[in-house]
Amino acid sequence: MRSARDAWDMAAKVQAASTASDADEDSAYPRYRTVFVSDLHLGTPGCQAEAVLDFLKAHPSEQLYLIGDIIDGWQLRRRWYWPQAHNDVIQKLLRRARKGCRVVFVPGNHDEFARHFVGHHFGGIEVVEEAVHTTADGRRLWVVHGDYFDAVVQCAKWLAYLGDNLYEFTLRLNRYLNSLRARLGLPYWSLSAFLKHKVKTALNYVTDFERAVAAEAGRRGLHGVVCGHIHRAEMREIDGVLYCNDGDWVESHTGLVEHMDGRLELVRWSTHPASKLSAPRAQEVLA
Ligand SMILES: [Mn+2]
Repeated sequence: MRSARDAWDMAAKVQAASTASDADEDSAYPRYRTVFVSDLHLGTPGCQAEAVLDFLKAHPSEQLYLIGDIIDGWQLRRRWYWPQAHNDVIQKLLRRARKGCRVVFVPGNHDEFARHFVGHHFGGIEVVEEAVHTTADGRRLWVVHGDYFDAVVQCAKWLAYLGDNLYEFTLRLNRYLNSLRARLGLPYWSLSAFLKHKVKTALNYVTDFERAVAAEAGRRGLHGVVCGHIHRAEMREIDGVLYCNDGDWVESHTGLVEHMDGRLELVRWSTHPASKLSAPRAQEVLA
């Protein structure tokens, strides 16, 4: 059985095989100071590798932060899935590092195997547990995947799991309870209201996560934070701290870019299958 570590080793071999194709293909696009992406989940069928490639191609940058869950070691351990497009993404990242882009990899929980490599370089890519990025306009941003804040999110997952399994039981229980309540002269207890409350609770976990991460960045005396993990792109101020989440490449296809003047922009990338060479205008500005 192949492990996530093997995927890492394989990526190193891919690098060796790819040195021939170093054409300066990105020169047609405007350069950005920094690009932040996370949650690519390479090694899973859900990963939109083609979209990632198009996005990276259209956003050449001086610095590139890979903020965790780039390679999904959890899924690879269960089932080996590694198509060519996923190799191409790794090649693209390594080529970028070779061409002088500073590439920083902050491992997440799905690629926590890479946390063994913290403090090392891998094909020109720095592996760090967390980073502080200073924007061109002098703002200091904490760069972290975000899973350290997930006690509450994990708890929500358990609730969701129990919710699935208990759903039918709940329906039966609801019928039973309501016949009992009717006999006791109590009003009908609404299952839909109960479920709505559950959904609202799940949303609160997202808010809790965002607030917790922003508060920690503030506590560290930083202006803001860039994280990933919850697959929910966002850029807003929370109690005076700039909270940025660069989203993911499984569902939302979003990345965060820093313009040369330090301006941050959340980009949702829409892929047009007809044109492989997606122009930068294919992006839609979120915030
Ligand atoms: Mn994660």
